[in-house]
Amino acid sequence: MTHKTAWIGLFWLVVHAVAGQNPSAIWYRQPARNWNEALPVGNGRLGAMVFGRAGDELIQLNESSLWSGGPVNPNPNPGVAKYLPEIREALFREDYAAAAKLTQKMQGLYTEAYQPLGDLLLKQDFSGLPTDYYRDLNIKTATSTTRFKANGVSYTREIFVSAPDQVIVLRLTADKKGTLNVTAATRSPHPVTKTVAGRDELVIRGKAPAHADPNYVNYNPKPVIYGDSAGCKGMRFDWRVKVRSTDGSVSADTAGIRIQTATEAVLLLTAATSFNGFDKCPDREGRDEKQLVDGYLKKALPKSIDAIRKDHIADYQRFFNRVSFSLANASLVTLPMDERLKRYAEGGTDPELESLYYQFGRYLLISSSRPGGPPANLQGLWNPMVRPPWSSNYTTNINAEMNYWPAEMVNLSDLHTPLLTWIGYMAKTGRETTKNFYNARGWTVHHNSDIWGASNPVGDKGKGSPSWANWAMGGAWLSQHLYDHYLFTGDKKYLQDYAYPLMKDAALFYTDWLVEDKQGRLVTAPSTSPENVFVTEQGAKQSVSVATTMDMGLIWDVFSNVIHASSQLGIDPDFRKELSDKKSKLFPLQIGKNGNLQEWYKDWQDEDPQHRHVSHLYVLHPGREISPLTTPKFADAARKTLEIRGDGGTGWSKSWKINFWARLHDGNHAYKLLRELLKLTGMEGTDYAKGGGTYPNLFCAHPPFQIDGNFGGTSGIGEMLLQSHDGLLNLLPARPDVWATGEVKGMKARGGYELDMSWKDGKLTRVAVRSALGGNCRLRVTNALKGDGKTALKTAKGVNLNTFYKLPENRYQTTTPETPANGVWIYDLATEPGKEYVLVGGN
Ligand code: FUC
Repeated sequence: MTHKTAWIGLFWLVVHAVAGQNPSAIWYRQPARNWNEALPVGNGRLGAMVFGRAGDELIQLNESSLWSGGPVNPNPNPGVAKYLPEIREALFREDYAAAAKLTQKMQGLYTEAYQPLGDLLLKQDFSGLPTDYYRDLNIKTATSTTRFKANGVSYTREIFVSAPDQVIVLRLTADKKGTLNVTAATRSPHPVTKTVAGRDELVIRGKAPAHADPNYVNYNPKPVIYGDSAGCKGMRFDWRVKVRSTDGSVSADTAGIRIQTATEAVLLLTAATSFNGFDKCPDREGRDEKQLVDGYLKKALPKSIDAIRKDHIADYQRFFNRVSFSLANASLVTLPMDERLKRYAEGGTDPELESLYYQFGRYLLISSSRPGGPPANLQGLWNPMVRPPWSSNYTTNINAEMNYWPAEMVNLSDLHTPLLTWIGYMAKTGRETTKNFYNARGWTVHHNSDIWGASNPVGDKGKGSPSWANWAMGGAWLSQHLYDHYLFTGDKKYLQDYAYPLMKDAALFYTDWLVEDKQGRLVTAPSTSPENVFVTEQGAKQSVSVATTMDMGLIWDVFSNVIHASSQLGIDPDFRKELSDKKSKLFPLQIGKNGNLQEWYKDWQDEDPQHRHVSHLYVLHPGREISPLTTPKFADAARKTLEIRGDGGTGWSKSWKINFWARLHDGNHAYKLLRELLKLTGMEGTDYAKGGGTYPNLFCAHPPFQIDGNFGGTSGIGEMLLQSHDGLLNLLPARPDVWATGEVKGMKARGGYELDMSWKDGKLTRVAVRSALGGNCRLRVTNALKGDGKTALKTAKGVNLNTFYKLPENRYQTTTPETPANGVWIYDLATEPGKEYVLVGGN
C-alpha cells in the first residue's frame, strides 16, 4: 500500500467513523435495493427518493400538487337522500342487513390519486465494483449524501431540496480532476414530451391522468384514463433538469444530458403543475406551469450553490432546531441504520434510535407539509405509483389526522396549516355533500378526501362497503384540528375569522344528523365504527347500526369545542345552549360485560376482536372525554378495551396504541409498543418480512408504507413526555422506566407554553416554561420542584383558571385533575407573556 492509498483509507475511516457517530445521520453501507430503502428528501412541494446507486443512480421524484382528476362533482348520485328515512326505519326495527343495503345506495365517487412525477437516472460507467461505499440522510441539514470509490476515484453526490429556492440541488464531485463522466436521463410514468433547451437543459412536459381508480378497484377495463374531452381534468406538469455549472463539457439530447471530463457538476431540478385550486379545472383554468418553472430557475440559477445550500439549511433549521430530544444510555449509533434496526429488533438498547425516530417524524413533516401546499398525504410527499395504495389520498377515519397529531406539540404549528387550509376546501364541497346526500345543513367529509377536497361517501355508487364508505364523521374529527391549533397558539383572529365558522358549520351538520331513539336519546343512524364488523345476537355479521361510541365521542368533541370557542369569542349564545342541551342527551358511553368500553350501541361481539382500528377509544385519544385524571372508571374500561384488542396491528394501529397507553399514563406499555413499531421489516433475506414495523429507511410499514405510522409514533413519544389536554400540563406523564435520564427542549403545550425538561434517574431536575400568552400554568409532576429564586410556585388549588385549560361539561367526570395523589405534585405558576420561568427539582 502506498502512502497515498493509506491516507485515503484513513480518510474514509474517519469519514465513516464521524458519520457513524452523528446522531442525526441515517446511514448505510450499501445502496437501496428497493424503494423502502431509498432516502426521502423534500421541501413540502418537491420530493425525491434517493437510492444511492453508484453506476446507475435512481432518484424518484414527486411534486405535491400532481394528482389525477379535477374538481369534484358535487352531486354525483342525485336523489339518494330519499333512502335516509328508510334506513332509519330499518335500524329502529333492528333490521341491520336491510339498513346496510340501503346505506350502500347512498354512495358517490371514489377520490382521485396522488401521482409520481418521474425518475432521474444517473449513469456512470466504471470498471469493477465500487468500494468504500457510504450513503446517508442527515436530518439536521436535510441533505442526503452518497460516496463511493471507483476506478481509484472518490465520487460524492449531495442532494437537498431547497424551499427558499424551490429547486432540487444535486452536486456531483470527483476527487481527481476530470474524472466525472455522467449521463442524466429522465423517465416518467405519464405520457410526456421531452425537448432540450440549449445544450444543458431537459424539458419534460406532460399531463397527469384525468382519472385513476383506487388500487383496490379492479372491475374497470381502463382504470387509468388520460385525456378529458371537456378540457378540464388532467393536470399539466413541466419538469426541468438543468446543469447549473460544471468544469466539464456538456451536451444534451432527449436521451439525456452528458457531462464529461468534469470534476464537479451541479444540477438543478424543478417542476410545477397547473394546479390552480381545488375548484378549478387544472387544464382549462390551470396556472401557467411553464412560467412557474421558468421563475424558479431564473431565481436559483444566479445563486452560488453555497448560497442556495446556506439558505436551505437556515430555512430548514428554523423549524427543525425548535426541538431537541436526547436520552442517556448506551446506543447503537455507530452502526448503519439497517444493522441498527436489526439489532434493536433483537432486543438491543438504543435510546438514540428512539429519539431519532421522534425527530425523523419532525423531519418528515417539515419536508412534506409547507404552508401554501396541500397537506401531507398517505405517503407524505413520496410516491412512485400511478395507482398507489389507497390512492395515497387523505383517509379521514384515522390516517389524515394522525399525520398531523404531532404538529402542534413538536413545535411545528405553522406546518399544521396545509391541513387547516384544506379543511376549508373540504367544507366547501362538504356543504354540497350534506345537502345532496342527506338534506342536511352544515358540512362534513366522509372517510376519503383528496386534493380536490372530495367529501362524498365514496364507493362508486353502491360498490363500496358501508363499513368504511358511509362514515359521515370526518367533519367532526377535522374540526378538532381547527380547534387544537387555536388552543396551542391562542390566535383569536384565526379562531374568529377562520376556524370557528368552520367548526360551527360542522357542528350544525351533526345537529341535523342526530335523531332521537325511542328513549329520547340522541343517536346517529346510520352509524359505523370504521371498518369493523359486529356480530348480532342472531350471529349475523353487520357493520351499519346506531350510535357507535366513536360517533358519539366525535360529536361530543365538536360540540364541546364549539361551545368553548363561542364563549371565548362571546358569540352565538343560542347555538351554544342548543349544543349543550344536545350534548347532555347524546347516547351514553357504555361499559360492556367484559369491563371494556363498548364499541357498539349494544354489547355485541366483534367479528375480529383484534381489529386494527380502535375507533371507540377516540374518546381517550385524540379526544379528551376519557382521562385517568377526570373519568378514572372509564379510563379503566379503555384499558380493558386495549387489553382485549391486543398489542398487534399494522403500523399506524400500533402508533395509535402508543398514544392510547401514554394517555393512560402507562409509559412501559407505550414503550413496549414503540419497540414493536420500530421492528425492522421488509428486508430481503431476513426473518423480519412479516407484518408491520419499520422499513430500513425508517418509513413506517402498514405494510405497505404509510407515513401516518411515522407521525403517530412521533406523537406517541410526545404524549409520553408531555400532555396538556385534560386541565393541566402533565410533565413526563408516561415516562418508561428505561428513559430514566433525558432531556427534551422546545415542546409545546396548550395555552402557548413552551417547555424544556431535564430529568435524571426518573426525577425532573430542571424545567423551563416559556409563556407566550400568560395565564396560570398548572403543572403536574412526580417529584417536588421549586422556583429558581425569581419564580414562585404554589400548590394548585381549585379549578384551573386558565381558559385554555377549561374542561368541557362531562357527565362521566368523577374527579378533578388537581385532586392530590400519592407521589404527585401539582403546582400553579402565574405567568406573563414573553417570560421564561425556571424550576428546579431532584434534591
Ligand atoms: C384505512 C385503514 C387501512 C389503511 C387505509 C389507508 O382504510 O383501515 O388499514 O390504512 O385507511
